Amino acid sequence: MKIGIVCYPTFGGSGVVATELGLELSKRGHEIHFITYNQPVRLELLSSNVHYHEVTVPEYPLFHYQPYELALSSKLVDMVKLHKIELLHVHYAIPHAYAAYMAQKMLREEEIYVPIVTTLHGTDITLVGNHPYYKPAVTFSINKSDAVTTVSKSLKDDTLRLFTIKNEINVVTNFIDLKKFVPNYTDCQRDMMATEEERIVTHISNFRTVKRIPDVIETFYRIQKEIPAKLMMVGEGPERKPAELLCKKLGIFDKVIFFGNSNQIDRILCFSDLFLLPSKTESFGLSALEAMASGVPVISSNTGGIPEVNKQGYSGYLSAVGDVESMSKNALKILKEDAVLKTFKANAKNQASKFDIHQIVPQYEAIYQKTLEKCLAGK
Ligand code: GMT
Repeated sequence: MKIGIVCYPTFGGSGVVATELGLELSKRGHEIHFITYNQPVRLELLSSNVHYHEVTVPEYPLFHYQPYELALSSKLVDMVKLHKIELLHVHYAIPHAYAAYMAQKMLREEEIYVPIVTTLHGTDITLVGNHPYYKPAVTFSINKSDAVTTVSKSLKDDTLRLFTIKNEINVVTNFIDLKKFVPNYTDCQRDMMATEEERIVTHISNFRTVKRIPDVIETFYRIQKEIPAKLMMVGEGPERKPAELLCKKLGIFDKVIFFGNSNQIDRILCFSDLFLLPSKTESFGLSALEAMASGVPVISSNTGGIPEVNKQGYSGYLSAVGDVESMSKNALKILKEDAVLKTFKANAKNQASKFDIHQIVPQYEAIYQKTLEKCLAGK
């Protein structure tokens, strides 16, 4: 099948999922066209069946805001016609589902019919999408999609609670290519980061308020008071500077390494002992799954879709949002004894294997097939 994938090309989870999905679909014989404003960060290799088409928005002084949706929908029309794309899979409702619907309408005028599958990822529903300024357009584009998926059961429930949805919603969970998280390093150079006695605690995110970065620092602060430890902070975003200041204020700056964005997540996780994800809300928590796939147990909040991923007392522990006391106690339960840590590491890996890419991607293929058949029948 020829599939157009629309996503954000950044380090955010939705872009990562869309890219990994496209790459796996290409291995399964599909022709994939990524259509977005930059080459997706995890898309390192283009090949005869993986293409990237850049959406450019010409600057014009009259525009206070550059009309990205307009440029995207025009690009979609052109690419569908040029490459005979049969289906569009858009990740993140805003503005992708909306732009795809406009493209579908334009193509319809030329008797070309291309169905739209929309995958909702989280903040497009729980944080941004339900703002009164966007809600009518988001509701409309979800209802106009030919198929809708969410990345967790929790996000499906949130979508049905927050919007008036007439469409069926399919849950297709996020997934992981376990092979990519089996370290192929004989030595992941742990000794460059910490001494042998120190435990390595890691957090990876886009450093937005929703991630509750101060809770990461406060939890680590309590951990390092009890045992020797280092904190690896990976990612960029508005909360990074305040986080650095908080580390200085608490006198732990020398125990914290700020990496910025990284394409070497597997290497960083390879030497990590524990992953912290204390988010205020999280539809799934892909970063926690990537940690678990690397054999790193997770201390998280118990919000949104995280309990579908991290299992209490098995792959890690979950606490109420903001309860840094409980998070640090649980972290210490895992980190203090080598034997306990070893068990949690093995459990984390085992739990991650439930989200194996080879089990999940066929679910998307089945949705594409069904959607295409339904749309061709109703044309
Ligand atoms: O919050 C982020 O990390 C970015 C955001 C995105 O849209 O890229 O992530 C959302 O989608 C991910 C992939 O499906 C999920 O794993 C994240 O849980 C979700 N973030 C939130 O719900 C806050």
